Amino acid sequence: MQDPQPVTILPIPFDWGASKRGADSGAAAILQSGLTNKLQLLGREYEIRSTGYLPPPASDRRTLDRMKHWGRVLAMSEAVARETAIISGQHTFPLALGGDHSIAIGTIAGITQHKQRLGVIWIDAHADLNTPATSPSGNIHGMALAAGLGLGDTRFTSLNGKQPKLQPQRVVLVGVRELDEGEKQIIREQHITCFTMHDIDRLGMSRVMEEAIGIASHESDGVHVSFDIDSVDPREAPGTGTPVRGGLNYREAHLAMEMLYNARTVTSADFVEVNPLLDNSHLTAKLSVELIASLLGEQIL
Ligand code: B3U
Ligand code: MN
Ligand code: MN
Repeated sequence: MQDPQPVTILPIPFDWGASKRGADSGAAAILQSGLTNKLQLLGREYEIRSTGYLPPPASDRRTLDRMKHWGRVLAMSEAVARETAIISGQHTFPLALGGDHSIAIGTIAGITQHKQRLGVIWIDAHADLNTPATSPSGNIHGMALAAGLGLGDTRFTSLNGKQPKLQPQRVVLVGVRELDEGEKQIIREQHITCFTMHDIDRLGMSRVMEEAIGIASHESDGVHVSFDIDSVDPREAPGTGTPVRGGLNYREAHLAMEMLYNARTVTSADFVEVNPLLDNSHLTAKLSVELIASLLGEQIL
């Protein structure tokens, strides 16, 4: 394999998994904030690919209170899964740019076509472990990780065939500070490792990431990092649909990315929930570029 591995950027302009509009411009904002220039400076070859998914026709009325806009989310997920499966088969590094977090349903479905023992590090203020039965909002971005674990509606859990796609012992949550009751139950029942902000306060980010990397990569054939920008404190990352106070500070977020790079175990990533409509200064998109750079090897010295 070529070193450093080439990156395939997959912009996914989609926001029907969330209640607020605007995350569909997140990928464009990240690209406009200098991502490809950064990749060049890091000596990374890159390619930008399209999923081929087209904006949904206004006539798509497939929606339910418990699973809002499921028709659109499903059409997008199928396109994303198809394209990510192709990219991971070509041995380049898939970098999916959301979009809201529902895009991860497709990336995980695509990547696990090749990697059946994929570890996942889900960095997020939320756990995204709701199902249509437990979700208080009906928003599918809050169900994305559950779908990977085979929980929820079969149209989503069985994308690309098999389910479940992930094994709970290789799934780690980091940065969590807002959970619904049904999600707490799933975390307990499935024995999912969850490092909350409380754990980060007590143990420090360094120890948390060491453990997270160990758990996600144990007997795995790769590690997928799904980074929701709302994991970072809203003071640092204001441009996101569901900000929650008390998040990762700037250095904690970078340290996590730097440690992931140093461990050389990450094989794919999502960066999601950047909403430029909520951030005139583009601080959030710029931060995303910096964090992606740290994940791909930018170092202070
Ligand atoms: N857990 C809540 C809130 C939420 C999840 N993800 C985001 N917000 N961004 C839900 O709607 O499932
Ligand atoms: Mn999320
Ligand atoms: Mn979130």
